[in-house]
Parts: sequence; C-alpha cells; structure tokens
Amino acid sequence: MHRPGVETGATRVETHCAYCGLQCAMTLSGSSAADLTVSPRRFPTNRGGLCQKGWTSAELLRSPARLTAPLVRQDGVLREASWDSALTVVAEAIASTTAAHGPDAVALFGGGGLTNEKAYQLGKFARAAVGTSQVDYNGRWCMSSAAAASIRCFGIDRGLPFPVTDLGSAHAVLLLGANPAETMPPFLTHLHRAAEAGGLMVADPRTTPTAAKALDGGGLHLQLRPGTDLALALGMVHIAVTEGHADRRYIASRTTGFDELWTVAAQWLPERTERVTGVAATTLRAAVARLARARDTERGAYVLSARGSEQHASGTDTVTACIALALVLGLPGVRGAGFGTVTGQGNGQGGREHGQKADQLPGYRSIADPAAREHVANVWGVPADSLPGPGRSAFELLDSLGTQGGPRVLMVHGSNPVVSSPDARRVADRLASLDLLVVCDVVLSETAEMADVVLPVLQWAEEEGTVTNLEGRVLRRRRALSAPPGCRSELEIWSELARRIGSPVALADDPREVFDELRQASAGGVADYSAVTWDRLDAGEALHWPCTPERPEGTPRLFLDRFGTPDGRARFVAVDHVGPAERDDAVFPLVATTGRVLAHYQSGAQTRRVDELVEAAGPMFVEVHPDTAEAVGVADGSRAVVVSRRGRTVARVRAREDLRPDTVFLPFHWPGDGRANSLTNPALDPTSRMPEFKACAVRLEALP
Ligand SMILES: Nc1nc2c(c(=O)[nH]1)N[C@H]1C(S)=C(S)[C@@H](COP(=O)(O)OP(=O)(O)OC[C@H]3O[C@@H](n4cnc5c(=O)[nH]c(N)nc54)[C@H](O)[C@@H]3O)O[C@H]1N2
Ligand SMILES: Nc1nc2c(c(=O)[nH]1)N[C@H]1C(S)=C(S)[C@@H](COP(=O)(O)OP(=O)(O)OC[C@H]3O[C@@H](n4cnc5c(=O)[nH]c(N)nc54)[C@H](O)[C@@H]3O)O[C@H]1N2
Ligand code: SF4
Ligand SMILES: [Mo]
Repeated sequence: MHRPGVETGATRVETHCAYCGLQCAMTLSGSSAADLTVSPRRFPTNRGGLCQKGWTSAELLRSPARLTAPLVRQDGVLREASWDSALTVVAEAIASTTAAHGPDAVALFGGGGLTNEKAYQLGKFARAAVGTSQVDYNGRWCMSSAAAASIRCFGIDRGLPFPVTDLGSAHAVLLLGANPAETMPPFLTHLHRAAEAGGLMVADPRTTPTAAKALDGGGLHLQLRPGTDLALALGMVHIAVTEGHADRRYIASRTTGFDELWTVAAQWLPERTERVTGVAATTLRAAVARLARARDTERGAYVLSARGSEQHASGTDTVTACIALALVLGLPGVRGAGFGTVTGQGNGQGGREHGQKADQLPGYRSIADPAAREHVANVWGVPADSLPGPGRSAFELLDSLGTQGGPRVLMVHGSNPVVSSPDARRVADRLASLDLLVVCDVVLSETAEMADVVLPVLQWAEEEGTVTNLEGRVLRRRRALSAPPGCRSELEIWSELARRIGSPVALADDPREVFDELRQASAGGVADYSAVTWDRLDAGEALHWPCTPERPEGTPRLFLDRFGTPDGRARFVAVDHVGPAERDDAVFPLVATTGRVLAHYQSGAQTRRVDELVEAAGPMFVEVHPDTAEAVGVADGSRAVVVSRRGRTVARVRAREDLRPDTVFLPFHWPGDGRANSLTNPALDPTSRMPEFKACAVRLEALP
C-alpha cells in the first residue's frame, strides 16, 4: 500500500487532538501527510501541553498500515475491491435482510470518537434510512453509568458541569477511579494547586502516578479494594454527617431525599467501611475533613469520578453515592466547587447526545418520549410513528448477533469490540456468526480482520467537523490534508447507502450541512446546540451547551441557580453497596481490574501502529504484588497466565510492592493471547447497562 497524503496547500491548521476527551489544542503544519508536524497550542484545557499520544498523532496519517481501498471477502480472504462493488454488497445485504427479516435484522455500532456530525448521522441512518432500532455504541462501556447517575441526581448529564479550568484554584480534589497522569496528562495542570495544598486525594487500588502525585504533595491515597467505591462514598457521607461537615443549609435549600439516603448511610460506620473497602477509618476521616476545610476556608473543593468507580455492574449506584457525598458537603452547583465525571473519548460528550445510543434521539432526547419523536421526525421529514423504539444496549446487542431474532448484518463505525468488549471471546464468536459484518475504519483493526466488507474512511485531520469536549464545549476539528485516494468520509458512505437502499429520506454528506441539521434537531432538547454555529466556533468563541437563541453565550457553568430536575433540586437517592457481581473464591482468589497506560489508546488499533508508542509501552503486562507472585511461583519479568471463568490472558509480570495483594491489574490495549477482555465479566448495570470491566475473579499461574 502506498503512503497516503495529498497536498492541500494548507500549511498551518488549528485543530484538536485525535484521541481523548480533553481535546488538547494543536497546530498542524506542513503540506502533506509525509511532512505534517504537530505542535501544541495554548488553550484553556491543555494550557499548551500535549501527551505523547498527541505529539505522535500525525504518525497514523502517514502510516503504511493505513487502509486505502475497500476490502471484500472472497473465498474467505479479504481482497481489494472498487467502492462501487463494496457498496453494492453492503446495500444489497441491507435491502435483502430487511425484506426477509425486518429492519431490526440490521444493526449499527458506533463510537464516542466520531465527530458530532457522524454520531448524529449514524443515528439518523439507522432510524430513518434503515428503520432499525438496533443501534448502540462504545460509550455504553465508557460514560453510561456516569450519565445515568447524573441524570438521576441532577436531571442533566454533562460530564463536567463547569469549565475544567475552575479546578485550577481548588485546594481539595477527590478523584475516584481516575488516573489522569496517564489518561489525560495535561489535565494535571489543573490539579497542581490542590496537590501543593496537600488536597489531592486519589481513590485507586493501585499506586498510580496520579496517586503518587497526591502523596508527594502531602495528600491522600485511598487504596480501596476494587468494586468498593459505593461503600467508600457512603462511609464518607456518614463521617461528614456525624463529624459536623455536612452543609445543612445547602441540603435543606437545594436537595431532596436526604432522609432516605441517611437510612442507608447511617449504617456505614467508619469501621465497617474500613473493613469492606480496606481504607483506614483515619484516612476516610482525613479525606472528608480536607474537603470540608477547602470548602470553608480556602477556595474550591471538588469530587470527580472516572472509569475506576464507574465500570461496575453497580456503576450507576456507585456514582449516585459519589454524588451524595458531594451533595452532603454542599459542592454541586456552587461557584468554585462541584462534582463531575471525567469524559474519556475524544467526543465522548457529544457522542452521547446526538442519537447513536439505543434509547436516544438527538438533543439528548429519549426515544420513548412522544414529543421528542415528533420533533425529530419533523426535522427528518418522516412520520413520527415510522421511527423505531429503543433497541438493545451495546453488550446485549453484540451478544444477540446471529442468534434467533438477533441482527444478521452489522455495521461498525469507530470501535474495535474484538479487543475492547467484555468477555471478548464470546463477542468474537457472535461476530463470526453474522451474515455480513461491515467495518468502517482507518486501519485493519482486529474487528476489521473479521469483516466481510471493510470500508476505508477519513480520519481526524482529513475532514471537517465538530466535537464536544469533557466540559461540554463545542470545538472545531479542521482538515489539514485532503482525503487520501481510495478513502471516503462516513457521511458520504451513509448518504450513498441511503440512496441505494431506497431510503425515504436523503442524507447530507457535507459536515457543515449536517451540523446545521443537528442544531435544529437538538433545539429544545437537553443538549441544545441551536445557537452554536461554525462561524462562531471559527471565530474562537467558547460555547458550552446549552447554547440557545435565548442564551446565545452558552452555559459554561450549569446548576448555579437550579439543577435540571423538575423541582430544580438535586436528588439524594438511597443506594447501598453490593460489591462486584463475581466474588473471588478458592479457585479464583484474586480480583482483576483493568485500565490504561499512558502510551496506548483504547483497543490500541491506532497506537499499536505508532512505533514510538509501541516502544514506550512495552509488551502486555500484569501488575502483581510480590507476595502474590511468590505464592504462585511467578517471577518478576516472567510471563504468566491470568485465568478467569471466561478465558485466559498471557502477560509479563510486573511485581509492585505498592499494589494491593488481593488485586492484579491488566491494561486492555492488546489483542490475541494478551487480550485482557478474554477475562472480563459482562455482568451489566441494571440502569446503564455498563459491563463490569473493573472487577472479575481470577487466578494467576506460571506459564507452563
Ligand atoms: N493513555 C490513555 N488515555 C486515555 C485512554 C486510553 O485508552 N489511553 N482512553 C480515554 C478514555 S475513552 C477514557 S474512558 C479515559 C479513562 O480514564 P481513567 O478513568 O483515568 O482510566 P482507567 O485506567 O480506565 O481507570 C482509572 C483508574 O481506576 C482504577 N481502578 C480500577 N478498579 C477500580 C475500582 O474499583 N475503584 C476505583 N476507585 N478505582 C479503580 C485503575 O487502577 C486506574 O488507575 O481515558 C481516556 N484517556
Ligand atoms: N477491560 C477493559 N475494557 C474496556 C475498558 C476498560 O477500562 N477495561 N474501557 C472501555 C472504554 S471506556 C472504552 S471508551 C472502550 C473503547 O474501545 P473501542 O470502542 O474499541 O475504541 P477504540 O480502540 O478507540 O476504537 C476505535 C476504532 O475506530 C477507528 N477510528 C478512528 N477514527 C475513526 C472514524 O472517524 N471513523 C471510523 N469508522 N473509525 C475510526 C480506530 O482506528 C479504531 O479501530 O473500551 C472499553 N473496554
Ligand atoms: S491528553 Fe488526550 S487530547 Fe491531550 S494530547 Fe493526550 S490524548 Fe490528545
Ligand atoms: Mo472510554
């Protein structure tokens, strides 16, 4: 394959990073992919910083691994094909499958890395062009528990309901299951003040670089057992109330439901909390007191959660309890204080607003709400009753593929579930049972390797679009390179497929036109973009949704006057600790938790193709306490096997004194025998349908 990249004549383009939700600002300089360079740009979220992934983000634009022609499976082998013949295969499969089995036999799977325009168009293609209810996306595995709890307690889900720069003046920040030192390094600039004030506190079973930073500054590391954040939060609520740190005036004037919550939290005495979580009662007391001191006498106290506390079968209740802790202390909706969840993917916020989620329509509307259906159907020019109802959630969707009554054709856009889904072996089996698997990607991901049709699409620096960052601010992604020959934008693909399957509506393929339609579709919804225009974004305006004709300046800070609930008050919800769905026992005596390393992104489909990152990360590993390693006879640096009830993973042992002896940690960035998701438990949260990525029972064995 040749090296893509065609001159556009453009020499300097201001855009944002290809990867995570911090969306660091960067300038791309050069006239072709071959000589394109990345430099950081001053911007509030990254303050001129980039992490190693950002610095090397241009590599994938010129990688020989880049797909440059459609591939169609013939006689079991993927072979290059023309666009016309590849699209014919897809269109005919959609048309014949819908005719024979109904529209729900065709499914779509999206991603939180897609631009707002693509996320919106994916949902419209599914509902209006194909007519299927079977659409969901990888954000279900990412933000869904945070989202469900925020909606439950605040009435609105915007990850950070305040600009990230507000954290900069905070003297105390409690991070629950977040490791930004590796997952968003420039985010740390906003935590320096808290760290220096001894107020950075990190709840994590591992001593991460983030926890180490907290300890260096005299802050706290709450080294809890995986899956016990809910107990931790309730125990801290208990301490806040019994030790005089609760904000009674705030509770009375801005919340409801405290008494119900207290019937549960009253049971979580510090000593019981210590027994369940493994965090000393003195540490719990110190953490609550530190938050209260920052609130009362300094500036700023914040509680933030991320995937460590959220990716559990009780993730929604866990975040609900974390919010209860923030509410007891009187933090949310107050200037210089707050609660937030740290959104992960590049467009993890926008990706969950515009309708690629199984139960959702654009504007963060519910697909079950008749008024919402009426509004969106009007914008689309279809009858409201033609829109399907809610579909299956991500894991349930993948698990139903090829089964009786399940979808037989799947299109994947912006995800690599063969590596990233829970119980991935089972998911790969389901993918293999499809009549037709279509994968749109920029590289031959592990999921693309299984596909019947692979369509090579454009990536971040080759197309125009918008994304919404972790603080709900809409940003412009700009094109620095023209499309490599052979690749097409997904907007074009959906537009053309819609035409070929005889869709009742035409789909635009110009991103700006799609964005204008998205604005109309979002108007009046929770995530209202109606007054956000490309011209305003291009002029550099900082626009956080909701941004409406009545409120054209946007809303950097939500909840200052009222929460998004009908009565304007935040809700305490009585939730109780249950612990991980799978308990350790004599056969599987350890808890495995999973997460990220600095140099790799997600399933690694992109970053495993960047030499500098591959070298920095090294091979797949498992962190183990030295006592645990010794007990099973595996040496530091040797290869070992981690076994769960679902599968096994081979990894190099990294002995770590500072890890809990009952816990092992595996990153999930590698495929094959190093795939962490061969182990994970697809137990789903009853509300968010989030799988339990962060706790499963395993044993460790020496590699025979
Ligand atoms: N380098 C890098 N950066 C990324 C990404 C990436 O893949 N690589 N992905 C992006 C995305 S999509 C996301 S969602 C974010 C995720 O960002 P984070 O949430 O910061 O990342 P994780 O590593 O998944 O989990 C954070 C921490 O949770 C801890 N943890 C595990 N189990 C538990 C538990 O039960 N309780 C608590 N309190 N902690 C626990 C882990 O040890 C880990 O250190 O990162 C974004 N940024
Ligand atoms: N064990 C374990 N598993 C996890 C997690 C965990 O903590 N532990 N975290 C979960 C979380 S939070 C997340 S977000 C998921 C993420 O996991 P995935 O959903 O697999 O996400 P990515 O690896 O980012 O996959 C994105 C794919 O889309 C391609 N791509 C990039 N841009 C585009 C585009 O514009 N269009 C198209 N069509 N393709 C594009 C990339 O090349 C890549 O193949 O993993 C989840 N899985
Ligand atoms: S922190 Fe996230 S947005 Fe910033 S450079 Fe790194 S990957 Fe890109
Ligand atoms: Mo994520």
